[in-house]
Amino acid sequence: WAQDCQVANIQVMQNFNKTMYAGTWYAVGKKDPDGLFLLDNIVATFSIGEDGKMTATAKGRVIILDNWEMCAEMFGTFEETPEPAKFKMKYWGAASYLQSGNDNHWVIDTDYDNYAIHYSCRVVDTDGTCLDSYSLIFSRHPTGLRAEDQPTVTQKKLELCLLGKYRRVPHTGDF
Ligand code: ODT
Repeated sequence: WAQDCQVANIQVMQNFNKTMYAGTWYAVGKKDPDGLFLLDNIVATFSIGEDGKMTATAKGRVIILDNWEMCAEMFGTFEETPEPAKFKMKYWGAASYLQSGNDNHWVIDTDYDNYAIHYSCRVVDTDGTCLDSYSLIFSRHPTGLRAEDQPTVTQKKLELCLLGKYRRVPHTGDF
């Protein structure tokens, strides 16, 4: 099918299994939203509580107040929706000057063991396309995606209408 860039038509992961999704993911690619926040060295760890609810912590390098560089420690709780791969993520920082908010958190595709593609549309335009989105490409390996996963990820970027809009997210290990 040809992508029509309608947010409502975006295909997400079928039969999403949050237990298999749990654990640590390294962001290796990112399409930034307006008002970019997390820069690089982004690592997210998802957990499933005894109540079955998903939570996560994330770390990443940020620049606050124009020139103050630090490692942001972030927390998120996930509210389920009728579609298992579509969550609402409430998030906040360990410090009050970090970002907080409530975003969509969609898992577009994952094989659970190597790669995952996340997508969030913050603002849907009047024509149904996304006006402000961000998306992370996650790998279980800090070194990056396996060569065999790259075609799948490229196809999904295309379906999200975000091909060519990602940047590489370095893991320098300094944070
Ligand atoms: O970097 C940006 O500009 C947008 C970042 C949104 C805030 C991220 C908050 C993370 C909260 C806890 C961890 C969740 C894991 C999330 C995975 C993907 C979204 C970053």
